[in-house]
Amino acid sequence: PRAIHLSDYLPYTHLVEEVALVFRLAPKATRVAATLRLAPNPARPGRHDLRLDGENLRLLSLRLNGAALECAPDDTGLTIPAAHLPDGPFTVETEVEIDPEGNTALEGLYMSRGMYCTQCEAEGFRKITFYPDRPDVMAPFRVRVEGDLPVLLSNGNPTGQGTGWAEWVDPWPKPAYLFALVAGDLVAHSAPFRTASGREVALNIWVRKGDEDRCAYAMDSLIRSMRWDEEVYGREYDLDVFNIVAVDDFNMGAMENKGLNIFNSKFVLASPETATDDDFARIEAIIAHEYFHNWTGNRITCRDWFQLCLKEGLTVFRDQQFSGDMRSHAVKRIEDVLLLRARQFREDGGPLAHPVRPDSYVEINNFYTATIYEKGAEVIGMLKRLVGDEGYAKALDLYFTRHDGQAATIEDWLTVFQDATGRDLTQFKRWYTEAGTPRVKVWEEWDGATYTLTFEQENPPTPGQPEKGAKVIPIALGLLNPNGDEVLPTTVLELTEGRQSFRFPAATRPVPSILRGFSAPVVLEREVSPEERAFLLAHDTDPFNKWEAGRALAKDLLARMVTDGAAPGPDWLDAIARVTFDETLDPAFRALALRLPGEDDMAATLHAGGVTPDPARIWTERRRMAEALAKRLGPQLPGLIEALAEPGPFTPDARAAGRRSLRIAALNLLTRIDGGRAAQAAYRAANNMTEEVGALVALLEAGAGQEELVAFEARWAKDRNVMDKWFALQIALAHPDRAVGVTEALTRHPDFDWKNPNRFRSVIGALSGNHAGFHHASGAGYRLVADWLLKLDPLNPQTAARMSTAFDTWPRYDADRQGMVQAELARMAATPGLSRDLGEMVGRMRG
Ligand code: BAL
Ligand code: ZN
Repeated sequence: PRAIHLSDYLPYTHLVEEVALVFRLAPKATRVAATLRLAPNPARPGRHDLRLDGENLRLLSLRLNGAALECAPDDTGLTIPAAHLPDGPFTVETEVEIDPEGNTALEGLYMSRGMYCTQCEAEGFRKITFYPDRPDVMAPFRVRVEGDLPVLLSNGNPTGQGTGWAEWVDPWPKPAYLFALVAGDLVAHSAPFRTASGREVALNIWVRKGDEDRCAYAMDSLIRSMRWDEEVYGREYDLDVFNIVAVDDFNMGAMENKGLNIFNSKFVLASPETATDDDFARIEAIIAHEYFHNWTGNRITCRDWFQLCLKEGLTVFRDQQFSGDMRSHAVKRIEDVLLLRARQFREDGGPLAHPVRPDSYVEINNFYTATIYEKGAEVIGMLKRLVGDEGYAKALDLYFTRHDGQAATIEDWLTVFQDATGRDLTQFKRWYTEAGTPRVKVWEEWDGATYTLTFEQENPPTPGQPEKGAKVIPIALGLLNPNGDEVLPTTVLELTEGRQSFRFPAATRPVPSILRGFSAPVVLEREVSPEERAFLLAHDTDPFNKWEAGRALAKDLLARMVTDGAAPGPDWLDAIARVTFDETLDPAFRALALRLPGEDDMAATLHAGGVTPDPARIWTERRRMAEALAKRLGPQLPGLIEALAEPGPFTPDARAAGRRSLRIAALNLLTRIDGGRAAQAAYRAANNMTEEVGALVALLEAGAGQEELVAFEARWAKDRNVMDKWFALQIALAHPDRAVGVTEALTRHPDFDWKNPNRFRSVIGALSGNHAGFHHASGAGYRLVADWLLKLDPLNPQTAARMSTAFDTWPRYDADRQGMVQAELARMAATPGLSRDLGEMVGRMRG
């Protein structure tokens, strides 16, 4: 398959002035009639053929300006030669037949348990009708839906409806990837909203009958998101209705279609009995994310798919700000950095590394990555830090006024910042164009009067990018004196050169707190003693670095346990104990401080330090570490658990959730030393899913929990979203020697509906998330995951390709494991008919 290159970009030959679509729904033979009003595009002078994208479409008729035209489509579209086209505007009408029921790829128009649903981003619209399916072609849409179902939805405002039909008009020009249609036997959870300027908006969350009592939290999150975007970014909603639909079969988390967001049901439906606190937080964040796209994505969209981070990085940044405002900025930042390191640093350090703005791709679906999303958001965070809050606000105002209604680029985005703030961003742009996580080394010197910090940045090679220039790295720094008082409040240093020193007057030697708030997505390398880390854990005023100090202590210790057989000593145990029982600290923060480093994270850290990681040994030592902590904290754990009990009914707010997370962390430790008694009792007493899962996890991690698994299944067998947890937990937490066996057994479970992406991820994704199980020395984990990817690929290439990233860390491991992964990658590559999606991923991972 051919790679697409950013450098080949040309505007489309024609403008689409208006689109009218008529859908006659039938599960196996839906008819789509499209009328496109087109005109030559002055940005592409000359006469051009009209090329329309189209895949898996049966063309029934084609008319040009009302006259029938004979023109056979090829595999990827339809060309009307320039010779047939008039000089000025013209109309093309097509009618096609498509098969929603046979669409297992869940791209285009498909069916999910009797309901029709669409997913068009990135290139699904071409599976619905012939159309220039590219984001820079923006047009207003009129849609008529005919079908024998009570609810018929599309984008925009409703303009009429009757039995078996509905009409919708979306006045805002949009690219085809934002098109949506839903039809089903659905019910709405509704609420009114009045925008700041007085527009009345009807908000509806559409779900299957029986799920309507699980929509309140999503609706509340939506209302808060709409208000927040008005207050913080000055952005109002711009239609009379805003519809959200929950669907069970969905490749992504959710989709920001104009006025008709479609959500994976697991990110909408929540009740205290069925959703954990993490689920509630994710629902809030994703509802906000999709809503915020209305401006950052929909009103201002991307010129081409290379600019994906323009909307995704910015929208993630905005949803992170929102969640921070709703909850706790400190806790949110720590959680975001944990995710960034686990997913994006991993991607950036392996064969799949790519720039935030890539310059080529084979299949764009493969670029909905942590780099585009999470690093894309980090880059905006750095920009904000560099230009200040006021500069950022001015730049965003200018962005919205200058580019509203346009399909923009990263160059446009950076120009807005330059124009609004006067800052030259030429060097900063490297963050967008160069892949890889910079490594920043730090040395310090103190001569009795001056304290000097010297930084050196190294930008490691990544695929296709052997050499890189220095980046602009904002380093937020604070200095503490030996008593723990802050002598230099947070100051942002701008590192712009390969090596650079900064001097500070200091009569006593200060303790530096470097990269506060994780001010740049880099790896900081500095020799720090355990005493200094414990000092920062106790005294740092920056909550991120306070947590980071504890994390680094734990990682240093675990690395020594793995490599030298060291044992957990009082330096770490006492430091963690102090934080755990410090009632002046937020319980959510204390819970995060108690969380041990992940196995995959440890493997990456060991590899970076020149040690080949042994997954089984990391698993064993991490367990030993947890047991030592449990013994150290043991006598106080029951009291802590008791004190954190929440009287009264469940509330999903951050305060209550934070208390539960500390309580569950304590229970988890206690389970390692009390034979599981407290967790068994907690499981029985739980009246919400957070505590039910928390107790079950504690038991499974301790090698128990079989009775509880049976009870859980009996209770929740009919609830797909809850049962996904049941499948995932027992695999993710299985003993490494048993993980493959447990997975195999569960693939034979009657409810293992592998064509459902959520269920597939809950089983096969859970195995690849079980670090020591997946990387088992037998190679059985690799084989089982590859077998299932090959089975899924012909039906749903997008999900198969995304899950293949399980294999991207192979260069870290020993020669045997490397050989076994390479053999699986080679087996996948050699499979006849492999999709473009999985083929590209496997090819990139093989290197
Ligand atoms: N645009 C794809 C789903 C999302 O990022 O919101
Ligand atoms: Zn998004």
